[in-house]
Amino acid sequence: MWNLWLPWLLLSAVWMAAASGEDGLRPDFYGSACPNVEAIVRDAVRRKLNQTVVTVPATLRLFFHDCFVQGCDASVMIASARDDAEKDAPDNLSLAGDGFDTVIKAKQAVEAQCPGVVSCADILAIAARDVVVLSGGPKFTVELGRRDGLVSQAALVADHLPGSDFNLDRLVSLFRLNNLTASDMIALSGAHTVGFSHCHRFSSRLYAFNSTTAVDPSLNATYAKALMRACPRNVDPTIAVNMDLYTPVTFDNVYYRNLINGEGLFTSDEVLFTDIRSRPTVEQFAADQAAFFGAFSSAMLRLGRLGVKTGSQGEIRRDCTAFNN
Ligand code: HEM
Ligand SMILES: *[C@@H]1O[C@H](CO)[C@@H](O)[C@H](O)[C@H]1NC(C)=O
Ligand SMILES: *[C@@H]1O[C@H](CO)[C@@H](O)[C@H](O)[C@H]1NC(C)=O
Ligand SMILES: *[C@@H]1O[C@H](CO)[C@@H](O)[C@H](O)[C@H]1NC(C)=O
Ligand SMILES: *[C@@H]1O[C@H](CO)[C@@H](O)[C@H](O)[C@H]1NC(C)=O
Ligand SMILES: CC(=O)N[C@H]1CO[C@H](CO)[C@@H](O)[C@@H]1O
Repeated sequence: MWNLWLPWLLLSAVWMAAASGEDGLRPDFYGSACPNVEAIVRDAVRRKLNQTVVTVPATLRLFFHDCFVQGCDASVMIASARDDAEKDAPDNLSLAGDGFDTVIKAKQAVEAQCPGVVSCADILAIAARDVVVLSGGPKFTVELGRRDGLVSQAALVADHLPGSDFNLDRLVSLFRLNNLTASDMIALSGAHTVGFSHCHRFSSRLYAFNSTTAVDPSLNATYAKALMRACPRNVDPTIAVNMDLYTPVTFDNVYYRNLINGEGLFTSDEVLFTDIRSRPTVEQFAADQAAFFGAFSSAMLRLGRLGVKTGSQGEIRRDCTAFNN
């Protein structure tokens, strides 16, 4: 009996792992409980995008930060009266409010049709995919079935998010801790093809590279001058610049071409080209947008599986910014 059963069990285990995420996530999770959830979220994201283009980068970055801190469980959405939730950590303070607003609006639209069924974590995952598609990026399937987390603490953010001054080794090891490969990291960094950054994130590259050299030699000289004009010393801390100099509101592979030109904004961007270990992947993505889109889609799938709560873990929050109790 065993020799007949065992191969079948192994095969069905392999098949199930392929059909659904390892963590019990699957694309049709709400198939009967809320069959239109993806269309409802997409419409809400579209409406929000029509109000402001910041919807795209803000929502995408919110998803990344949620997943890297305590897993993709919408813990980043929690508002604390004492200002000590995840969203209040210094790293997260600059997360644009439009990302939160996108999820809140989508959740309201979903609740109107399927009350109490769809998690905020899943709505954020769908919305992050939708903003990529709506700005010209790849279409990809989102796995669903996440539950919302019950913990959100600013203190848990420190050390979980990458810094704009990271070198390749620090980037690779932080992403590896999150079950993502070096190529996943290079592909996900391509998210910086949209959005803004505040001057202080990169001003040391313009004014204080090291004790003898002011300007980071890996910066394109023309680009460095333009950045100095936009971000003079002691600039107003609210001033921000586009991260992709040429197509800042389009999700495309221009980010990688910029790196080849010395026009990556952060140390952590430019190092992907200057370090010869990651350079071939940058050159491939710069030359072949379809290769970038494929790598980005599968890396987003793996990002979306981080630390997920499923089954009876966590809860389905009624209001994304507050725990149910
Ligand atoms: C690889 C390491 C990464 C580092 C060091 C990094 C760092 C940063 C920093 C410092 C900013 C500017 C924030 C500000 O000044 O307001 C930023 C913006 C952004 N990041 Fe990253 N990030 C990384 C990876 C990612 C990933 C994986 C994603 C998403 C998949 C992402 C999406 C974004 C987006 C879309 C923005 C623009 C936000 C906006 O305009 O509101 N980043 N990132
Ligand atoms: C929103 O839609 C209206 C009507 O179609 C259009 O005129 C307007 O330019 C759009 N705004 C943005 C920011 O896309
Ligand atoms: C500063 O950086 C420049 C350019 O990479 C290098 O030539 C120089 O040796 C560095 N100086 C110090 C003190 O590290
Ligand atoms: C600097 O950027 C310009 C485009 O602004 C480009 O033509 C030039 O090749 C770049 N220089 C280097 C050294 O990459
Ligand atoms: C990474 O994968 C391992 C093995 O599947 C798992 O135990 C761990 O929880 C994952 N890490 C995260 C952050 O999800
Ligand atoms: C560490 C860090 O980036 N802190 C910033 C968080 O956001 C506020 C407001 O935008 C800045 O003043 C902090 O410097």
